[in-house]
Amino acid sequence: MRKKVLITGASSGFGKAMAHRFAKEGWNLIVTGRREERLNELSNELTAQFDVEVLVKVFDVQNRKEVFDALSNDDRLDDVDVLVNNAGLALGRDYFDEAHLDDWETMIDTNLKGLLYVSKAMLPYFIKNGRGHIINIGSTAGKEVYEKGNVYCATKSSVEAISQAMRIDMLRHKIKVTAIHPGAAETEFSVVRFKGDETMAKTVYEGYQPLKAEDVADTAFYCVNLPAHVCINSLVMTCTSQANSFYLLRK
Ligand code: NDP
Ligand code: 8X3
Repeated sequence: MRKKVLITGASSGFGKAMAHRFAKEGWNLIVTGRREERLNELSNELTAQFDVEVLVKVFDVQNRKEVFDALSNDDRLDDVDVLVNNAGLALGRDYFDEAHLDDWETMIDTNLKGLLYVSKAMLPYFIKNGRGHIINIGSTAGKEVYEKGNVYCATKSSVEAISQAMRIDMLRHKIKVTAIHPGAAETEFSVVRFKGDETMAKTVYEGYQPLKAEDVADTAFYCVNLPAHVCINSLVMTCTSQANSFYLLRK
């Protein structure tokens, strides 16, 4: 039987690359995000290219009701094998005292509360099946806190903590939990962080070869294809020019 993955934040970056990677390997998909048009385009592209089924679900992970309305009691989700909690963002890069409360709230509501809502909505399916795998996308920003990273770093540090907590509490249900912590990767991430300032976003990736979205997709795919008795609990990945949040070699 074909395997099935639900990916949040599939309209761009890592999530979109994961959708391609899993589809290429014959997995059926549920792709989610807020931008319906992009998700429909992705769905059309994948179904035309690969022999797979793609279900689009549009919701904002910040909105608890939308999440549970979209994901609860849907028999098309009964056989989901893997959930990838990928939807997330940074907003602003400001000193703590100068940062905007609205940016903080959006990051907390998306990166942390959104991940909790989606996980909680999907767990009944996994628990009923007595198996499942949750991949949570954290960041090197959660490993070493950097200047002006404050709340973004805090949300990603929380992703690691929550992943560890899930791993422990899900042991009895035989559900795997893996946190993947990528370093700098060129996606729409920095354009979003700098609120549409593409010039500023480009400077983040100048002078070195950052990770590509496909690198993260390959890693997620590797983690979910390990034998049933093996689970990667936490994984940090960076491009070769980056050692951690602080050490990045630019030409
Ligand atoms: P992108 O901006 O390219 O993609 C982000 C995705 O998240 C989009 O598909 C977006 O969809 C979705 N998303 C954002 N907010 C919401 C929301 N409220 N509800 C539903 N979906 C939402 O960034 P990346 O692919 O780079 O980022 C993916 C994840 O990886 C994030 O969690 C990010 O923090 C993390 N990360 C990124 C790194 C990088 O350097 N790029 C490094 C380490 C971690 P839509 O707008 O359609 O809702
Ligand atoms: C994204 C990587 O270094 O911009 O999580 O925080 S970084």
